[in-house]
Order: sequence, then C-alpha cells, then structure tokens
Amino acid sequence: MEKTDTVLEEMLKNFEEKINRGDAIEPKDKMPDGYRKHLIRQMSQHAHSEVIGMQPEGNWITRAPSLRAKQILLAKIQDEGGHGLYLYSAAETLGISRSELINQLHTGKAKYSNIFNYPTLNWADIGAIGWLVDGAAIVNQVSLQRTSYGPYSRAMVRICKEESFHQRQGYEIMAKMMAGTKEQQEMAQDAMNRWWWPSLMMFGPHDGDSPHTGDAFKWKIKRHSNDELRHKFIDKTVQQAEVIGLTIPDKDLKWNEAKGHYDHGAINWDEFYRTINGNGPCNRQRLAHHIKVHNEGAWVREAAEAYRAKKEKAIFNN
Ligand code: FAQ
Repeated sequence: MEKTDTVLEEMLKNFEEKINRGDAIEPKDKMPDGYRKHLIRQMSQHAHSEVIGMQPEGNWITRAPSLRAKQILLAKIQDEGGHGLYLYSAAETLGISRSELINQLHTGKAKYSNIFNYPTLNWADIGAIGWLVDGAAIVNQVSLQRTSYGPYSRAMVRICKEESFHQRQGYEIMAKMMAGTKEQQEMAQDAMNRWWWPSLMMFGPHDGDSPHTGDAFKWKIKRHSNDELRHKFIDKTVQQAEVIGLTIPDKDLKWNEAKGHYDHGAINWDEFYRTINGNGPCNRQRLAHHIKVHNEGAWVREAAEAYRAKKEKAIFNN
C-alpha cells in the first residue's frame, strides 16, 4: 500500500469517528472532498436563497399600509440580507471565494429556493411569505442547527431566532386581514391559495426522489428527511390556519391517526422542476436584478478592498 493511501485512510477514519461521535467538523479539520462539495452546494444555495428572497418582499416596502408595517418589513428584509452574509462567510470557510459563489449563481450553476420565483401581487402576499415561507424555512433550519459542520450549525442558531420573529409578523398580517373586511379576507385566502403548494415544495422532492439525502444522512448534514420536515410544517400550519379562519387549498388534506400527522394531496413536481431549472414565473427577473445590482456595486467592493489593502500595508510597515 502506498504511503499516501495510508494517510488518506487514516484521515477518513478520523473524520468518520468524529461524525459518529456527533462532534462538529470545523474548517481546519481534514474532510473528504465529497463532504466539502456537498456543503458548498447546499450552503451556497441557502445563502443565495436568503439574498434573492429579499426581492419579492422589497417590492412592497414603498407600499406598506402603515409606518409600523413598513418598519417591520424593512427590518425583516435587512435580516434576510444578514442571513445571506453569515451563510456566504460560512461557505467561504470551505475554501471557495465569495466571487466564485456569486459567479455560480449568475451562470445558473447554483440554485436558490424555488419559492422566490413567484410574484408578490398584493400586501397579503407579504403576510403569506412571512407566515408560510419563513415558517417552512424555520422547520428546516431548526433541524439544521444540529448539522455536522460547525460554522453552518452556528449560523443556523442565530438565523432561527430571527426567523421566528419573521414568521410571527407574517401571521399577524394574515390574522389582521382575516379580521377585516370581506375583500381583505378574500385577499388573504387568495394569497394562501397561491403560496401553499410552492411552500410545500421548499422541502425538496419526496425522500425516494432526493438524490442528495443518502450522503446527507451519512455525514449528518441532514438530521431529518425532506418528507419528515414537510409533514412537521403541515401539522403545525393547519392549526394556525384554522385559528384565523383560512382554508388550506388541499381537498385531500386529512388527519391520519395511525401515522400521527396529516396526509396531503399530490404536489405538482413538474412545476417544481420547471421552476428550479430556471423557468418559473419570475426566474429571469430575479437573476437579472441580482446581476444588475451586483455590477452596479462593483465600485463599493473595489473601495472596500483598497481600504483593506491600505490598512494592511500600514500595519505591516509599523
Ligand atoms: N428549491 O436531493 P435533494 C428562506 C434541488 S431560506 C430549489 O433533496 P438536498 C428564508 C436540490 O438543490 C430557504 N432547489 O437536495 C427567507 C437538488 O439540486 P442540485 C432556503 C431545490 O440538498 C424567507 C435537487 O433539487 N433554505 O426561505 C429545492 O438534499 C423569506 C434534489 O434535491 C435552504 O436552502 C428547493 N426548494 O435537499 C428568505 C435550507 N429543493 O443541487 C427571504 C438548506 C431541492 O443537485 C424571505 N437546504 N432542490 O442541483 C436544505 O436543507 C436542502 O438543500 C433542501 C434540499 C432540503 C432544500
């Protein structure tokens, strides 16, 4: 056996022992290339989702119905930008640069969540995003707090705290509209009808059709499967909808006593794959906007880099 093979085997053994003990893997630890690539893919897609997700909500900042609502929405969108930054920084610890991550987004190599390719047509959509989209994101991210990669899991702890505020502000908007006029109630129900199914798609394909789940479980990146988390989200959301008088747009939704959760109707996977492969209602608009703003911001990055280089020179010359 070659010496390099022995070193590699030893490295793999140490890594697997750590994973099996439930220890966190840290940036300077040796890790298999597959683990590193898997994380870069997932974490970068997660970061891109946070940042692209600012667009549908940003569309309503100037039209928020009150100063209070505008302040809350501004704070929420700013939080999402911050989440993107934590996640990009965490992904960079795996040895990829921010500019490469952004390049992968712009060239279509990296995905972002299906959900942000739908339009926000009225104020009720802002309620639906907070309640359903952030609600789904929390279920997924609470599980990821125990993911095996240290920087990712620590980012999740902080992000989850902020997401629960986001979910409540969305639910408050929906509850207010449901306590309002008939037109407001209809707007809220219409938003619910449009956002429900894409929110269920956020959890990814069914377990049997999810190519990455096997490795994700083996490496403890995922702690729960796509379907387990989807069910968790449905079970808690059905009750919240009932409290404020909204109807879940699924005639096949039924409590399953034996399984201890709701069974749901068929998800339109053609729509899901069409959307994540670039052909949803707003994909081109979302990406074009990101590219435009990124290019317009080049001077800010250049100025920040020049400032950093100047500081570094001053420190080393002293
Ligand atoms: N959208 O084998 P799997 C938020 C892709 S944050 C697009 O099951 P995996 C906060 C998947 O990438 C929301 N693509 O994959 C907010 C793969 O394609 P690839 C983002 C999806 O990774 C709120 C293929 O399908 N959260 O909302 C989606 O094991 C409001 C096969 O799938 C995260 O990213 C999808 N929904 O499981 C911000 C959480 N689902 O890469 C602003 C972290 C699957 O081979 C406003 N991510 N695909 O080309 C995860 O937990 C996982 O990556 C899953 C997918 C569960 C999303």
